[in-house]
Parts: sequence; C-alpha cells; structure tokens
Amino acid sequence: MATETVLVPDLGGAESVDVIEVCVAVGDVLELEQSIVVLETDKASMEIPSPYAGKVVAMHVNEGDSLTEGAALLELEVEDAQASAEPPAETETEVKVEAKSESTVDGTPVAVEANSETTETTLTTPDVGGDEALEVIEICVSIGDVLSEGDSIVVLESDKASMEIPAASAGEVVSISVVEGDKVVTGDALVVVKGDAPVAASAAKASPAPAPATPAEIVRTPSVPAPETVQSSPAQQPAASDSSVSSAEAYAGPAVRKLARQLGVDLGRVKATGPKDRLTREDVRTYVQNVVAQVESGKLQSGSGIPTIPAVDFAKFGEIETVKLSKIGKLTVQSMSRSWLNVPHVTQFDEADITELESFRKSMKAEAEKRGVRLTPLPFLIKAAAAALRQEPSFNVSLHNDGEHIIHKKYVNIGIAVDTPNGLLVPVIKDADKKGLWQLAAETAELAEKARTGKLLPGDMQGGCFTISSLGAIGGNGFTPIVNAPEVAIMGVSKAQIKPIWNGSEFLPRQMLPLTVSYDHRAINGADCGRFFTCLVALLSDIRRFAL
Ligand code: CAO
Repeated sequence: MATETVLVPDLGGAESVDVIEVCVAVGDVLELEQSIVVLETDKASMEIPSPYAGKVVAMHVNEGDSLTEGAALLELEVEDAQASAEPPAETETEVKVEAKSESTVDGTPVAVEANSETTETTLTTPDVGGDEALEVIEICVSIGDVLSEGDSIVVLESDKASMEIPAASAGEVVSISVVEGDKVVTGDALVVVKGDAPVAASAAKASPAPAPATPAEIVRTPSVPAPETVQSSPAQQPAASDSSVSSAEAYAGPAVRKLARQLGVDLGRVKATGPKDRLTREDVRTYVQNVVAQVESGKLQSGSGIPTIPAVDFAKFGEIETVKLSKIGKLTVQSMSRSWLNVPHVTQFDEADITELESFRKSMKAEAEKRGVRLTPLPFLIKAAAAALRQEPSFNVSLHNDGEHIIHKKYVNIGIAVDTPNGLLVPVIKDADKKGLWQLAAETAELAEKARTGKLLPGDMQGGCFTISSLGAIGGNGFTPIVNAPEVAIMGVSKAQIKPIWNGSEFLPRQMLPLTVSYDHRAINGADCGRFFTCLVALLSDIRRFAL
C-alpha cells in the first residue's frame, strides 16, 4: 500500500477556487473517478474526480476553504501498483465543469471534450412553438447524474406555461450549460451527456416547427419526448402551501411529483418557493427535513400524516374570544392525540352492583370524619382495580417501543384523572395494592388537592400502570375513556343509580355503578378484558372479596 495526495488540478487561469461541497470523508473507500470535492470559481463549478481508487486516510479541506492550484485535497491509501502508475489520463481532463450564467451569454455551452471511447451529446432546447425566450426555472440534474432517455433535465417557463424538458438521449451528465434564471431559445444548449452509444445531438433542433403552443398545452416535437405541461397558468394557481390544495392540483412538474411520490409527500402540504409559487424539488426536500426534525423532537406525532382539520374563521359567524391554552392544555392536546392515533382502542361496558359497598361506605362516614378523610366510592374502585391487576397480570403491561417485546410490571400503581382549573392531570398512587381504604382515600385527596393547586411534582405523575377516570360525581351513563399510553388500559366510572335488578324471582332496587374499560388491543385481547372486568365487578359487588 502507498499513500497518494490528490491535488487541486489546473484551474484554467482562475487564481483561486472555493470548496463548495466535500463529497467524501476519512474512511470512505473511493472508486476511480469518484467525485471528491466540488470547487467553484466566479465562473464555473467543477467536481474533482479521484485519480485513484483507494481509502481516504486524511482530508485537507473543508467546505468554504479557498484553494489555489496544486493545493492538497486529501490523502488516499492506494494499491502499490496504482501508485507507481501515472494517474489515468482522462481524469486529468475530465474535471466536470458546471458553467455559470456567463458561459451561456454567447450561447456557447461549456462542454467536456469528447474522449475516444464515449460520445458526448449536447441536449438542446427543443422547439416548443413560438420564438419567445423561455426562462430556466429549475435544473433537475446535477453533474454525474446518469440519465435515462425521457428523464427531466430542466424546467422552462414562458408567460403562458411551464414545461419539463426531457432528455432526448441517455448518458451521464458531464456539464450543464444553463443556470436558473437564464433565458433560452430553441437550439440553445442545456446539458451535455456522455454515453456509450452515439446519438444525434440536438435532435430537437432538427425537427420541424410545430404549431405555436397554446396556454393550455405544449406542442410535442416529433423527435423529442413531449415536454410535460405543468400548469396552464401559474398565476391562476392557488399557493401550494394552502392546505386546501390537493396533491394533484399543486403547481409542480413531473420530476417534483415523482420525488414526492418516492418520499410519500402530499404536495398539497408543501410550501412553494419557486417562481409564481411553483413547487421545486428543494421544497419537497425541505418539507421532509422539517417533518423529520419535528417528529424527532416530539413536536409532531407519528400519526400526523392524517389530513388536518381546515382552519375556520369563526368570527364570520358571531362574536368569539380566543384564549391561549394553558401549558397543561397544550400537553393534553399532544398526549390525547398521541394515544388516540397510536392505540387501537376497544371499550367494554359493565355494571357493578355496589348496594352493599354503598351501605358499608355510608356506615363508615362518622369514622371517616373523625379521621379527617372523605370516603367516596373512589378508594374502593382503586382497591378493586389494584386487586384485579394482581389477579389478571395481562393488564399490567406496556408494549416495548421496539414493537417486539411486552413489559410485565411487578408493581401496581394506579393513576387518578383529576379535573383542575388548568386542565386534566393524572397523579399516581404508588403500590395501591398494598394500601388500605383509609390510606387510599387520604392519598387520593392529597394528590387531587396538589393537582388543583399546581403543587404536583413530576414524580407524582409518573409510573402509572392503569388509570381511573371518575365522572361519577358529575353524571352520565357511560363514556369511552382514552388509554393513557404507555399504559394499556383505563377505567371510566359513571354515576351510580338505583335500578330494578331481577334476582331470579323478583325485581329488587339495587345501586348499579356503570363502568367502562378501554384497552389497547395490541396488548390485550377481549378475553383478557372479560376476565379482568368480571373480577373487578365481582370485587366491587362483594367487597368481602378484598379480604381474600
Ligand atoms: N356515582 C355516584 N356518586 C358518586 C360517584 C359515582 N360513581 N363517585 C363519586 N360520587 C359522589 C361522592 O360519593 C361524593 O358524594 P358524598 O360526599 O356524598 O359521598 C360526590 O360524588 C363528590 O365526589 P368527589 O368528586 O368530590 O370525589 P371523588 O373521590 O369521587 O373524585 C376526583 C375525586 C379527584 C376523581 C374528582 O374530584 C375529579 O376530579 N373527577 C373528574 C375526573 C375527570 O375529569 N375525568 C375525566 C377524564 S377524561 O376527560
């Protein structure tokens, strides 16, 4: 092995060049002629190909550096045989040059000289009807791209239409003769491609002039694949960032559409920055980068690809007041959306006969007062839920984020949904299965008070296994609560009522408590819930079971 230094080649008279892109890094294994950096003078940018195959062992340049001819770019570890040989002749001449606008002012594109093995073809502006100069509004290729026939190379725009110009022949792009903003007419060079098979250059130029293009269409030339009309009148198009625009209606050409399809992007959601609100490929990339960044930072939930709810100007219909959401309110928006979008919910309904429970509870009121505790049905519900979780451990789980494991919890912590002036909070009673009714009543009251007065600590709201949401004091026959993920189940408690219940021989007035259990069907199946719920209802219907 030998180490070779790759230098900045002959700059053709330019005093210095700027490094605008570094294409490789230490450790990369390069093929012969692989691009290593892109350099730019005030007239052209050029990719510098590697004169050797080998491994990059040191880099001497960074983006933004200004270099002169002969400056070291990088060190390559190469096979001895390569090092002793002269660098391949064509790599000295095949610096790929991308001309800047000055090069096209006189209509002379900068092109790579043909070598003996390949044919270079200049792809020119086809005759699309009319003498009007067309503006280059997007360049769809880069030097080094390998094009198939028909791939879009540039987007041109007249006053009346935009059109993508397809490659009339396949090959590797060796130079680009235009920059965005240039004006071109029929026959002007656009791109030079190098291919193995000779192809007639400037085929479009030789084709007979078709009828002038109408605003709605671009006329096809016989020898060039038809440029695709993007929009008949961009000025009339709504802005692509308007969420009411569908992907199909968005003002974008086929290359942009193809990229959007590949990346799964709805073009109707992408903000356009191109001329006349036209979407560019860069817009699609920027959109994807923003979405990825937001998902990674947790600002955007993974299910947010669903259509957004259109914004409505409610003031049009009457007086309104817009109030800023509290911090808890904003967090609730996030956590509810996250749970609703990620968790496949199933809700089961049942009723517990709490006649005996209620009579016992009322009999304990005096003692409760002495202890300074309010004994509502809630501590009984916590106790019953904790016991049911112990008996049916399939409910005391969370799904692992890797999607391949389930986590069984050996502790039983119960969250209680508390309605506070600032929104919903869920403090957690730790080790609820090990606590008696008095302690559960006292802790519930203490945590609810802390929640309402904004004194909960983060630790008070962490570690829940199962949540109880009680609207019993308020009313209702039943509701379907949303699972408090990563927990997998939640119980909704509605208002107990006296109902006539058939005991086999007669109807008796019984105090019935409506209960619902919503669960994550990925973690729990219906039979698990049936067993859990039956156990829970049995415990509440006969609280002597608590002692078992
Ligand atoms: N049926 C009939 N009466 C009920 C009942 C039920 N299911 N649950 C409670 N009650 C009664 C209580 O017994 C109490 O009456 P007494 O004083 O005569 O005994 C009265 O209603 C008031 O109870 P409470 O609400 O003060 O206390 P609690 O222990 O039942 O609930 C708490 C505490 C913190 C859960 C509750 O105050 C709360 O914030 N609930 C709202 C929860 C919520 O918003 N859930 C929805 C989440 S999803 O949006």
